[in-house]
Amino acid sequence: MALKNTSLHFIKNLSRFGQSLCAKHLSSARTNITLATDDKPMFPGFSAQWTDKLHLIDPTSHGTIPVYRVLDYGGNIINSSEDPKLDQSKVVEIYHCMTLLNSMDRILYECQRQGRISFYMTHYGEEATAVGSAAAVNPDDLVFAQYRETGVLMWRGYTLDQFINQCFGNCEDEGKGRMMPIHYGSKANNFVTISSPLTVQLPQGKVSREMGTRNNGYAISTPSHEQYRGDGIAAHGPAYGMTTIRVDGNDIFAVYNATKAAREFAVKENRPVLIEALTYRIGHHSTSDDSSTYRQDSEVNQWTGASHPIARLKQYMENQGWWTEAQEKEWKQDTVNRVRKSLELCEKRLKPDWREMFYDVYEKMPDHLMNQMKMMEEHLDKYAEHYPKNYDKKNSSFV
Ligand SMILES: Cc1ncc(C[n+]2csc(CCOP(=O)(O)OP(=O)(O)O)c2C)c(N)n1
Repeated sequence: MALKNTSLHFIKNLSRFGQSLCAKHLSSARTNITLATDDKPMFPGFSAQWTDKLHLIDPTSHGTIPVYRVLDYGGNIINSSEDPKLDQSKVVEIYHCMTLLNSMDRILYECQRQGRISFYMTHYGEEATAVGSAAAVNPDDLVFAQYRETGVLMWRGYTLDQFINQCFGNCEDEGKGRMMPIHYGSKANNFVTISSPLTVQLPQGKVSREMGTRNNGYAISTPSHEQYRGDGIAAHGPAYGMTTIRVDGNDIFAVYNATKAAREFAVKENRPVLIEALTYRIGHHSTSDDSSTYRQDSEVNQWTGASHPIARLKQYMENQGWWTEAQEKEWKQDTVNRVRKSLELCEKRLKPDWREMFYDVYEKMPDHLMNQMKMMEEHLDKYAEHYPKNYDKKNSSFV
């Protein structure tokens, strides 16, 4: 199943949360000792009614969880009571972030195609899910993101140089070149380093207050309809006793409102909330994928028009008189120039000393790592022509 544990906004008061959970378990254990009666079944852990009608439950008979939205495809607020009433500067800031991410994606994707970086993943069509949820939480809320949620970090002020240094794994990369491109992490921005292995965020989510899943229609080549027979991911929420909301992930205001409400609820009630954001992955899964082998262009093209999250927000801003075509042209060019400038700078930077990758895990390096480091040294001597001649000395621990 394609459970994408996206933005996990961590609780601050873990011990209080733990205590209240224990107290709840004890009290429910006590109340469930009561025996079943003719009036009401009292089986442990259930609150149900008796029935004397034999009824095979059809999974489609319960209807489906509706998709909450605020903006229509013309960029209009459908119901004024749902207007988050964000001021012009905040809305423009959100738009700037979504479109800067889009320009960075386009350029770094091409950069990978030219063999300049080893790997990349784009966010095309999913820009609102990360940026909208990031804008709705506090900057000091801890985030455990999945790999396609760079917008959270961009919203928090991670710079183009920081992103691109990481993708090149150069000496300015905070991860010292140890991780694949796009596996960003930032202590300063309360953003836990991305892990590639899927669902590692689930155990972390156990102590988090808010759990976002981005349902973008595919897990690499497997379409959603082959991943589950039930009502998507949101239907799992009530099954696990979780408060849940399903939202249009291409509607920035809906994502914003849902995340804000979920955060408020979770902090007040000390209980987690599940958000399922429905969206569509317009790009290939990654640069190692070619999605044209498993889906039609006509399907993808349905998501590049008025339903696209950037197009919808732009239309809203134009309707408000906050954005013009001239501004659009200037801003787009500006984002491209900024990414190119940063790329030029970051690409030239030296790689970290290769020995860095053996350090920082154990306080004292164990023998097996020592041996591997020695083997690596021999390998580098033998095949020197395939490796950089100079490694960084400035930030190196080995001068
Ligand atoms: C435990 C594990 N198994 C397999 C993989 C290989 N893998 C990487 S991404 C992916 C599909 C993920 O799809 P989804 O969760 O829908 O995320 P999306 O790429 O659509 O954002 C798989 C199977 C992995 N990273 N981790």
